[in-house]
Amino acid sequence: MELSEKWAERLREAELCKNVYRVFRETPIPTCRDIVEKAGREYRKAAGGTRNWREVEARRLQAVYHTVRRALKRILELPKPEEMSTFHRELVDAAVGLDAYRKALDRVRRSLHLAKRFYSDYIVLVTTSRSRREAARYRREGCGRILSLIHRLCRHLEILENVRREVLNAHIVAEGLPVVVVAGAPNTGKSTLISRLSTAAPEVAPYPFTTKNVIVGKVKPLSRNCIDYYMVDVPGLLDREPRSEAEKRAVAAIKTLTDVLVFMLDPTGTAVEPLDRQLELLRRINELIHPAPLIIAINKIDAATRAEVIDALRRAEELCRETPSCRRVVAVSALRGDNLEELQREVEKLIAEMLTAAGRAP
Ligand SMILES: Nc1nc2c(ncn2[C@@H]2O[C@H](COP(=O)(O)OP(=O)(O)OP(=O)(O)O)[C@@H](O)[C@H]2O)c(=O)[nH]1
Ligand SMILES: [Mg+2]
Repeated sequence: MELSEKWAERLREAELCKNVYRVFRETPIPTCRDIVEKAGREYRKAAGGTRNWREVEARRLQAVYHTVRRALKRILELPKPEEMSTFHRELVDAAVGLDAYRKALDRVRRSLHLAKRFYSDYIVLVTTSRSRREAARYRREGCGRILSLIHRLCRHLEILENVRREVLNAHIVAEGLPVVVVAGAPNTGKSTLISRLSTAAPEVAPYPFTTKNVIVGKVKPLSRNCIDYYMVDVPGLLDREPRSEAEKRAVAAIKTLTDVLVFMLDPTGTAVEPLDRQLELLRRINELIHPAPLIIAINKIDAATRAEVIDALRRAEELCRETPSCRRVVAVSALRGDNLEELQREVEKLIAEMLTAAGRAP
């Protein structure tokens, strides 16, 4: 696939992402307790204004049913996995699993269907009751059956709420701006870099797996021929085949968001992964994002020895020459700020090229 084609596809995907995001934003997921409590409130309000006991009981049953129906119908506006953008599908899969999400929606749909059936059965029984007592008994039974459907939905509603939270956290994709993903092995300095260059303030700590989620910051460009863009911090990776939830999120973001990849290497003797393994990871990750351009950043040059920096530069340059999508190797110190402007300008050059290729002049 050509780069310009890839960029056009990104714009289509961005459009879909925007819609999915909007639906999730506008669809709060109540807990089962919320629904039951709301039904209780409506129930208590329902009987006012009439003395006819059949009518009183019918209205109570109706109030409970209508509250439940409204709540469930609203939830069913959430998109099915096949209606989602690739990014959101992968995000949902990483968060709760696509099957669990689909099943949760399915349960909601079935409960809505059953609630309707219970209501239409019991409303007949209530309105044809021969005594007040009988009407009250049927109303109680009808309400009980409808609300028991909601009690059985608790876990599924929690799943949907988890998904919603993930989608809202990853609001980035809703705007369609270019995305620079910063990836690498754990503890290489990704979060440090992003906190220096973007609006994001991810947690930085001297131990691996600090970052557990995809964190997004916006960058105001240095270059005039570039537009605002996003910089995304992802959890550190050990392998392309993700094992933890955090790694799954990282791979999902890398695969679906990347317009430009900055891959960070830690050349110091205290790196979590030896340089060999970091370079091997880079090769594998690069396959996921092909043909998006790649910049290799050798970090921590303030702490590495001269020999470590030279060795890392030599090996990174060699890999870069063999890799068509690789555009530059830059040695930086994210902590001290060395060469960060150069890195940023390189990133912006690539974004500007992409915009031109896609016919979107900045
Ligand atoms: N000496 C030095 N230390 C750095 C540099 N960049 C980051 N560090 C340190 O390396 C450690 C890890 O930095 P983070 O930015 O949290 O690394 P990360 O890649 O986001 O780590 P994970 O989220 O765990 O994958 C912290 O102690 C940082 O202060 C650098 O340029 N020089
Ligand atoms: Mg981090």
